[in-house]
Amino acid sequence: MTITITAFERSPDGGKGLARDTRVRWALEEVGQPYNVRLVSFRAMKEPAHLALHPFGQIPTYEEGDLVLFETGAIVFHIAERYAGLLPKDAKARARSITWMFAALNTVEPPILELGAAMYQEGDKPWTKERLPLIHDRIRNRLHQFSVRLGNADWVDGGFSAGDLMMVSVLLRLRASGILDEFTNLSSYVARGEARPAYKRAFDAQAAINTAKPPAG
Ligand code: GTB
Repeated sequence: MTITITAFERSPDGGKGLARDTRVRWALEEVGQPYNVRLVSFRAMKEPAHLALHPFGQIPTYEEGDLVLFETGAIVFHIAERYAGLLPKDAKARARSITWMFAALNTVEPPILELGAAMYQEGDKPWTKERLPLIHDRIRNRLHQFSVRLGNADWVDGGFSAGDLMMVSVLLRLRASGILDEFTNLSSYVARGEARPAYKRAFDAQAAINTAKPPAG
């Protein structure tokens, strides 16, 4: 069945792969499923046709036959359940991998999102200077905790799984801040994720769109 996802017509990150369609592309590449991409502008995202797919007017979305999904975590979870390659067969190991997906999204990512909001949406507010160190500390605390758990392991629970895909995707948003590099095992973990052929294919596919020169005129 044909899979179609949506992505930014032009990502504000200029092709760094930080928009969330990269996570879905990566999952699809890991399980070897071909997919189409429908590019949407910021304006089109808020129009009825896209709102019918995504009630909050965002990307990514996922269409497969008459199934329509939104929310990156739910999409990656669906891909991992439907196609082999991202979740272990053993029921307990599978449950742990899913736990790590949730941990990435619900425990590690929130302070990282706060940092983005403080820097880009509230950067001109008088409180930002005082707020930033507090957010940095919250991020460092989560990274320290995860760093201790990961230790010297390559992946968080045995072989690479959807839990690592999500955790690496969340952590790599931090690279520009320099905080990730304070935790050498975590920066190596992220680098291991980025070195996977499936990640590279996903990254290159989004970069091809986001770094292409706009048509003249
Ligand atoms: N919880 C949802 C999910 O996980 O799918 C969040 C989806 C979401 O935030 N989508 C963003 C979006 O559509 C794109 S990914 N924004 C448009 C809007 O809300 O109007 C977030 C994102 C955007 C840009 C960068 N960047 O430029 O670096 C990074 C991440």
